Amino acid sequence: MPSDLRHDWRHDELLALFVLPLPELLFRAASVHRANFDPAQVQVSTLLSVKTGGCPEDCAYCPQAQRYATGVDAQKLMATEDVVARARQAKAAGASRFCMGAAWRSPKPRDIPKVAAMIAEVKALGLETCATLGMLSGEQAVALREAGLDYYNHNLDTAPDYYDSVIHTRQYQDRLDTLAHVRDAGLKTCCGGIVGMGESRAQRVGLLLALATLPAHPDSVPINRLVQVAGTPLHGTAALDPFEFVRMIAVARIAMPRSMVRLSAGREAMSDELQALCFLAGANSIFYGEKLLTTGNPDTARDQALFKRLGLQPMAVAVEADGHDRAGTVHAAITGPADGCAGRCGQAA
Ligand code: SAM
Ligand code: DTB
Ligand code: SF4
Repeated sequence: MPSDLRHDWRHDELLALFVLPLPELLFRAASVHRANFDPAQVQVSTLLSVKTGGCPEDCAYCPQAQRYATGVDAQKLMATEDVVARARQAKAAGASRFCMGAAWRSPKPRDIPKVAAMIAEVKALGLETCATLGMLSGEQAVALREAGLDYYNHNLDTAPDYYDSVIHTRQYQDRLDTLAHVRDAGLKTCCGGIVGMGESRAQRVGLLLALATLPAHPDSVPINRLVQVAGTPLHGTAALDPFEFVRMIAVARIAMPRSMVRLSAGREAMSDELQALCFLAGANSIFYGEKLLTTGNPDTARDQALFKRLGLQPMAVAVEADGHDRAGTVHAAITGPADGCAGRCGQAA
């Protein structure tokens, strides 16, 4: 294990980072970022809700919980061919990872073969695959991995001591158990949380502590800013200071140096300048495409312009021995061929 990865962070240490003068915190986070990644490269994922609404859980932030009147109608699991068509579009638009989400507490046994078929076909397009389907047993995690799943997203969502204020239909330990099943199955983990739910700064640090002291740092760490949806209990929560969000990204970067830190939900309401600060603070992944699961995301033209203005490049999926990425043209699709591609990806420089 690389010596700079720590799993023994203490709350007081992370809090001390969190409260540093912002320029100092940004300098430290940016230094960690460039020691581990090319800071001009941003990984690009596209989300699709393959099973929307009607969820039995009571997550106070979520528009898909059946019990809240949010206007999201319950739908059946999408047909595989429709999912694959959307994945193909996502790839053509420049995504390297395709994440399939379902509004389930956990998948039923009959759901697994259907989702496995989707995963196998999306993977065959040359995309990285990710799924977020709720709680998983060990056997379910193995079945998904065998179908070709690369990542499983399962968020801790908030600090252990704030969880009961937000969710009552499951426990923190349930989330930790699923994450253990996912790791044991050999899947990569995508695990983060939401800020702006009325939690304290100490609780924001508590979420980062919980993530950074998992047995392995999550491979991807999505940091969501609450998207307030009318009808959910958290609608009307006081807005989070944008700099508090930047601090969250920066401390995530320092505490989990080799993880992809994803600027996730809430980006639509962020200015370009705030997003630029987040990239400076060490964010190196986004959701790309006009919709998250049920709520909006910046339109692709805005993101293309942002990448161009900031000089950012979409990260390729994975680099083969010859330096060619498996997804072929992903980095050409958003802003034109990346420097160093030299046309090997099939796009004229
Ligand atoms: N049902 C599964 C579960 O909860 O694990 C998977 C889908 S669920 C929508 C995935 C994640 O979306 C949640 O864990 C939460 O972090 C995030 N999320 C849901 N609603 C959100 C909102 N209004 N704002 C920000 N993030 C949200
Ligand atoms: C994550 O952490 N954020 C994404 C993804 N993982 C699945 C979901 C955001 C959902 C925002 C609300 C919605 O669009 O329904
Ligand atoms: Fe259901 Fe997931 Fe929404 Fe919670 S976050 S209500 S589990 S879809």
